[in-house]
Amino acid sequence: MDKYLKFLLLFIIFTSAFSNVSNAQTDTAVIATSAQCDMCKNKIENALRFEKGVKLATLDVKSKNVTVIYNSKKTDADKIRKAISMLDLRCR
Ligand SMILES: [Cu+2]
Repeated sequence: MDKYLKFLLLFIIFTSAFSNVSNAQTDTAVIATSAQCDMCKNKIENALRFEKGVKLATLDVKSKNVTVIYNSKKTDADKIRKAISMLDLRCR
């Protein structure tokens, strides 16, 4: 699991570094959430997968932060934050 997270983080860093050179529209936002478990993580990541302009969303349950790579011409951090706040994150 740790290896997977490290790989994912590296992937995000390389992807955003590369796309910042080749495509100035790509931006990265780290947004704090109230996620408490893997269910919340899946819910947020899946919802963001269908959010307009979002390219990649990865939530770290430990820090509760979701790292979102998005097209800044199609959306912005406030819209993404709002989309997350609309989700029902009650854990059962
Ligand atoms: Cu949860």
